[in-house]
Amino acid sequence: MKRRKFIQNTSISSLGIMAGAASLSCKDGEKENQSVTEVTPTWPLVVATWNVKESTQAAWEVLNKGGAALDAIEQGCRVEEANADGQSVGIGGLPDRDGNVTLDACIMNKEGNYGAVVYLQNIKHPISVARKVMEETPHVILAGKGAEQFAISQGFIPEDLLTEKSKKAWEAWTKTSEYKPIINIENHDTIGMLAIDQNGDLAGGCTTSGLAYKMAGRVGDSPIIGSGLFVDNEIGAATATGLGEEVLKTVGSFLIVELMRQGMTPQQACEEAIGRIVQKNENFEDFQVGYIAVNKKGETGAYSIHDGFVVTTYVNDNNESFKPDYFNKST
Ligand code: SD4
Repeated sequence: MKRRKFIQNTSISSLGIMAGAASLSCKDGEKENQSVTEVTPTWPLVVATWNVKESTQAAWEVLNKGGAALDAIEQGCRVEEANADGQSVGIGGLPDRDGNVTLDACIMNKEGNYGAVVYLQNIKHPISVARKVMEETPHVILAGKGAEQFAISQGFIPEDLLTEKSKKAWEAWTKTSEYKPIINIENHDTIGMLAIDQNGDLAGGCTTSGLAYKMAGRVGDSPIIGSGLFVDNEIGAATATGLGEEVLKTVGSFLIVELMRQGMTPQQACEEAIGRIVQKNENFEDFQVGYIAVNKKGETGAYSIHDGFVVTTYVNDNNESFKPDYFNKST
């Protein structure tokens, strides 16, 4: 039954028909649900999860000057990491259940190199530390205290990342201490970002404070290669947002790139990856996962389980956020 429903939904959205989308309201300049594959393929371009126009703007400025996709990714992600109002990335991120802000991030370049930090504390720009891991160490992932010490050795300044706003939210949460991922939590800005530069080369990055009030030590999909992010300069790239446990179990971003290698468009590949999650979970109504993807031609795709996912693209001098198509049309 679920499989059948998934196939129906897939074929509808692959044709670019936006069933049921017209009545949905959008905020802050977001467009109604639309198929991303309708955008004429071109590059340079940057595509990111959620409504993060300032981040895509920063990335675009690098690309527009002829800069490398990798630099664009780092600069774009840093914008949201530094935004103290955003509560799911960098400074101001919501803490774990013990009140500690712990950050995950990773970055991949056109050579297929990868660097990541997991469970990093007190450093505002995990994406830049991840890049340093990739470029300055013989390793690909540094965790916790070691990652923090490495960051400090590279000149990063430690600071308290728990803002008053996030501290108050955490204190309110401790009254019930009920752990429940919230679909499309407000002000989402966990960033997965993919870019193609003027040379046609790809890079990607992903940065987050992870799920609010997670268990101490929990690591999500965002810093894990193949799950939160995967880039193959021959084929394309993909990145994820939402409930990391489900993305990890299906190795979603790698799956999408491999499906594109086999001939799927980015849109079809994102839909198939969401389908794998939905098929395995009776309770898919309780959580959100969203993917974005781009192929070597500059075609993009995006799909999520539920309505409410937002994608930002900057291409052809046009920076816009919109709601992509989604699986669960039953509500
Ligand atoms: C995680 N995938 O840690 C991240 C959270 C996220 O939008 O993307 N939220 O599971």
